[in-house]
Amino acid sequence: MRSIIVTCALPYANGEIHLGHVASTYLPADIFVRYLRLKGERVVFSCATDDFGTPILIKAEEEGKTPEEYVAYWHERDREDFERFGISFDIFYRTSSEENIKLAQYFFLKLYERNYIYKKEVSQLYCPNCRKFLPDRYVKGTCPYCNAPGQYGDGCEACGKTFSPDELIDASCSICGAKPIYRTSEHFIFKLSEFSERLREWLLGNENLQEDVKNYVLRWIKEGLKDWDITRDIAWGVPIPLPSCEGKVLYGWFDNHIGYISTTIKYVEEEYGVDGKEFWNSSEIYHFIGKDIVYHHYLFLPSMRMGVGEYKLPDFIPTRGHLLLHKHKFSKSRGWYISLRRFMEEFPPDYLRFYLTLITHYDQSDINFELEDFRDKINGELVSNLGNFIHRALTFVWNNFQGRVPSPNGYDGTDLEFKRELEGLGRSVGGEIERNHMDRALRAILDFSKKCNQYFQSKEPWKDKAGSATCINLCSAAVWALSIALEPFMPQSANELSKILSAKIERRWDLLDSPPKLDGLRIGRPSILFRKVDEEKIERMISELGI
Ligand code: B3M
Ligand code: ZN
Repeated sequence: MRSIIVTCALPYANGEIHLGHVASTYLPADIFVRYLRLKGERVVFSCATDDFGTPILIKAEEEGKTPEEYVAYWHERDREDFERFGISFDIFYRTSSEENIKLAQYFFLKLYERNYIYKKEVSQLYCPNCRKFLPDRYVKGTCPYCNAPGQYGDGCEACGKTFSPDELIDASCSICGAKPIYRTSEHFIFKLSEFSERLREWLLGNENLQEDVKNYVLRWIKEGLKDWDITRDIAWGVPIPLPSCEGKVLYGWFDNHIGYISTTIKYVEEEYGVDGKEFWNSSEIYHFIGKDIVYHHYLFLPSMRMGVGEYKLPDFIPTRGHLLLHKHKFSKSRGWYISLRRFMEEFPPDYLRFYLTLITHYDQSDINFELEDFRDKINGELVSNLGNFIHRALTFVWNNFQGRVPSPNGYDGTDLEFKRELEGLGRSVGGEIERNHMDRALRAILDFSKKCNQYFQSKEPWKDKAGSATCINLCSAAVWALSIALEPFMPQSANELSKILSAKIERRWDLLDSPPKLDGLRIGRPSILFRKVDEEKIERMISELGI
C-alpha cells in the first residue's frame, strides 16, 4: 500500500480564509485526498494554523488580547470554515504547539552545530515612534529590484523577489508613517547560499515538480542566493534554544513549514501507533501551495531539510496561481474581497467547489473569479447538464419501475457504446486527478454527463417504458458512477446522491471500471440536488463589492 502525506500551506491565524486561499490550495488538495481515500490508499491530510510572527503580535495587542487568545480565536474560525467547505483534514493543528516548537528548535540546533547557521550583528529598521523593531510587513517602500512603489519589506508583489526590509528604497513605518532608524542586534543567519548546488541538483532531478516553477527557481539560484536572517527580536515565536538569547525568536518562516512535519507525526503516532519519523520518510510527500510562496517552499524548506538530513524532501509541490476577483487582485483593505464564510452564507459549498475547480488550472496563471460566470457555470453546466441527467434518470426509475432499477433486456450498439463510456469514467477522471489537473478531471465528468443526456435522449425511453429497461439500467449505473466520481469534487452532493441510491452499495473508486449490477435495487425518492442560482443573490454580492 502506498502511504501519502498531503499538506496545504498553513493559513496565518490572523484573519479570514478567503476564496483565493481555497482555490489555489485547499480545494485541489482536498480533491486529491478524497480521491486517494476512495482508492483505498493510506493518506494523511494535515494542516495547521501559522501562529507566530510580529503581525499577529501587533494585532493581538491592538485587540487587547494575548497572542495565545488571539490565535486560538482564528484557529477555531478557520477550522469551522474549512469543515463547512468540506476540506477533510485528518488533523488541523498549530505551529505554536509544543511539538512544533520542539522540532523547530531541534532543526535550529542541528543546523547550528553543522555550521549552517552563523551569528551576525544586524542593523535593522526600528520605529522610534512605535518603539519596535519593524517586521517585514510593517515597512513599506520601493522595490530595490524593479522600482515598484508601495511594496512591503518582505518582497515585491510586482517582480516576485524576496528581500529584507532594509533593502527597500525610502522605507517608512506602516503603523505610524514615521521614518524608521537603524538599530543593531545580534541575529542568526542561515547559509542558504551554501545549498545552491544541492538545490539545483534536487530541482533538476525531480521530475514531479512543475517545469514553469522550476525554471524560475533555477533562475534565482543562478542569480545567486542570499543568506537568510532567521531571527526576530520579539516575544512571540519559537525561542532560540541557546544561552543568552532571551527575547529572540525564530522567524515564522523558519518554523512554519516544520509544522507540516510535526503535525503529521503527531497524527500518525497517535492514530496509527507507528514511528512518525519513519512514516514521514517512507511516504510520498505533497505540499500544496499558491505561487506567492514558491521561494519559501522551493528554497528555504528543502535546504533546511537537506541541512538536517533526517526528514524526507517533498516529492511534489503543486503550485497554482492567484485568484483574481473580477480581474483585480483581492484586497481586504480596499474591500475587494469575498470571504469563504460570506460566500457560503449565500450559496452551497459544493457550488463554490464546482466553480473554483473548473476555473483553476494546474499552472501559475491567474484564476479569474466572476460572479456572473459563477452563475452561468452553475446554471448552464451543473444544473442543466449534470443535475438534469441525474434527476431524469432517477425519476424515471421512481415513476415507471416502482423505484426499482430494472434488469437489462438485451443490448444494441448504442447501449454497448454507452456501457464502454461508463466503464472508462474512473480511468479518465482518476488519471487527471493523479496528474493534478482537477479542472480537467471535472471536465471529464461533465463530458460524460453530456453523453448520458444524449444517450437518454436518443433512446427515448418514455415511448416504450417496458422496452427501455436496458437504457434505464445503464442510466442508473451511470448515476451510481457519478455519485462516486463526484465525491472528491462535491462531497455533500455525492453523499446525498448515494443515499438516494441506497446505502447498500459499496463506494470504491476501482469499482468504476466494472460497475456492480444494480438490477432490482430499490432507490429512495429522488430529490432535486442542484438548483439554479438565485439572481438576487448574485446582485447582492455584486453590490457588496460596490460594482
Ligand atoms: N502562512 C503564508 C500564507 O498564508 C504562510 C504559509 C505558510 S506555509 C508553511 O500565504
Ligand atoms: Zn511607527
